[in-house]
Order: sequence, then structure tokens, then C-alpha cells
Amino acid sequence: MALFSKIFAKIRGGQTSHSDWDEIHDSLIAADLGAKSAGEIIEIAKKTKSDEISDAIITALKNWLSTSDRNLAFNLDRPTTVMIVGVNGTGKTTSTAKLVSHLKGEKKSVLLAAADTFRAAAVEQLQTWAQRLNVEVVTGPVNGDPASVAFDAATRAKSENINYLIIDTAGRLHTKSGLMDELGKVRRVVEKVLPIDEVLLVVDATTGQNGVIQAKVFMESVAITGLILTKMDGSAKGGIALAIERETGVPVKFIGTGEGASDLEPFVAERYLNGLLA
Ligand SMILES: Nc1nc2c(ncn2[C@@H]2O[C@H](COP(=O)(O)OP(=O)(O)OP(=O)(O)O)[C@@H](O)[C@H]2O)c(=O)[nH]1
Ligand SMILES: [Mg+2]
Repeated sequence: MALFSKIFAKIRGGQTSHSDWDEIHDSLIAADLGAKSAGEIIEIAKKTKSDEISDAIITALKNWLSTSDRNLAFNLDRPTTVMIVGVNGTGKTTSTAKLVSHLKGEKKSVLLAAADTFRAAAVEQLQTWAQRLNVEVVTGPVNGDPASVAFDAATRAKSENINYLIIDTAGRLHTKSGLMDELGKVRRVVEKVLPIDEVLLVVDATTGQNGVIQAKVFMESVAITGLILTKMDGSAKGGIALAIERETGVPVKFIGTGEGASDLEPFVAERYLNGLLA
């Protein structure tokens, strides 16, 4: 990404002209930092002595990142429950598979719930991953009640004392209130058996600022505990992580960097900032 290194170089080059500032502003917008943060960075840069600009900007960036815990929840005494939510096609099912791979690497047992009952293909996609990763998946009838699949899975996870239950849900437009309410129902029904520990919102990093809007709307319907930012291997500029965290305070917990089960990395704030600044 190295977004800021170019900017620092430009500023250090001496007189920063009007068009230089415009160019810097445009590159911040193009990196998906968002208009508000881009404007503020320019303000900071303009009012700070040139040899202190990089420190001032780094301080601002650090302050905008979420201070919440980025580790995935884990309970020693009962199954840890994770709901995967998001708009259509962001990478929920793939991220579910990636989480399985990550958790199996930590020697944790995992059970899956195929709570996307809208399409037979969605259940099959999860089953294919489950076979490949050697975990069980609880399914229900196509067009059945997703909450009932999640409930059955939670009951089983509890009785078999599985470490993690991951519930893959159907993609839904954040603008459809009926579908958003359904997520609340899945949550309430599971909570008759087990508390929900994590609700991870999967955001496609290539959708830019729309990701911020998605995060805000999902937050209103279900209490989001973290984000998975997918497709960071593509053309995504990465500023979106900062934009979402600043606007919502919700921490990015993982980033997706490809289509394979191992293409998942924990989000490490220092590494991310170094990537922007390096
Ligand atoms: N390059 C890249 N592709 C990804 C990543 N994550 C998911 N994909 C791809 O994105 C497409 C959609 O992924 P799914 O996991 O099916 O998305 P979903 O959110 O479950 O989709 P719906 O259930 O239909 O809403 C697939 O082609 C995935 O391989 C990623 O991190 N990088
Ligand atoms: Mg899916």
C-alpha cells in the first residue's frame, strides 16, 4: 500500500503547491480513507512543521483505529459461538471455511451451521468446504427456517462440547429490513441454548465506502463484535479498514487475502499501519 510514504516524500520535497495538496487529497480518497479523514489529514499536514508531519499523521491514524480486542472470543467451559453475517457475495461462506482452517490449526474442534437456507447451492458450498476441512455441518431443508438450523447446531455443539460453532448466514441487503430482522431472530433462538460470542460482519474491501454504510446498518440490527475484511488481495486500497473502524469503533479481526482456506490473517494494527506508512 505504502500510501503515506509517497505523501511524506512529496511534503518533504519542499514547497507544497496547491495542486500537490489536491493530488495528496485525491490519493487518500482513492485509498478509501473516506472524505472526512482525508480532509483532516490534509489539515494536520498543513498546520504542522514539515519535519513533524509524519509523526502527527501517524498519531492521528493510531487514534482512529479501534481500541477493542481483536482476538476471537474463546470460552474454556462451553462452545464459543460465531455468527457470520454480511451483504451478498462478500465472502461469508469462504471466510467461514477459512476460520475453520485457522481454528483447526489451533487444535480446536469446530461445528458448522448452514443457516443460509435460501439456496440449495449455498448449503452444498458449505458442505464441500466442510468435507475438505473434515468438520461436520448441520443443515436443514431448503427454504426452511435459518433460526431452526442454527438452534439444532447450537444444541449439538453444546451436547458434544465442541469448541466453536460457526453459523454461516445468507447474504442480505442491509436495506431490506425484513431480512435484517431475521438475523436478530437467529441470534435470539441460538441464545436459548448458548450465548452468541461473536457476530462477524464480512465486508468486501473492494466495495469502498459502501462498506462503512453496511457496517453501520448491520450494527443496528445485530450487535457486531468484529469485521472480516475480504478481498484484500485484489485492488483494495486498504484505507477502508481505517474508515470503518473510525466510523463504527468495531475492530477488524481478520483480513481475507485470497480464495483458499489458508488465505486468512489476523488483523494486526501495527502491521497495517506500517503497510500504509512503509
Ligand atoms: N480474491 C478473493 N476472493 C474472495 C475472498 N473471499 C471470498 N472470495 C470470493 O468471493 C466469492 C464469493 O464468496 P462467498 O464466500 O461465496 O460469498 P458469500 O458472502 O458467502 O456469498 P452469499 O452467500 O451468496 O451472500 C467467491 O468467488 C470467493 O472465492 C478473498 O479474500 N479474496
Ligand atoms: Mg454464502
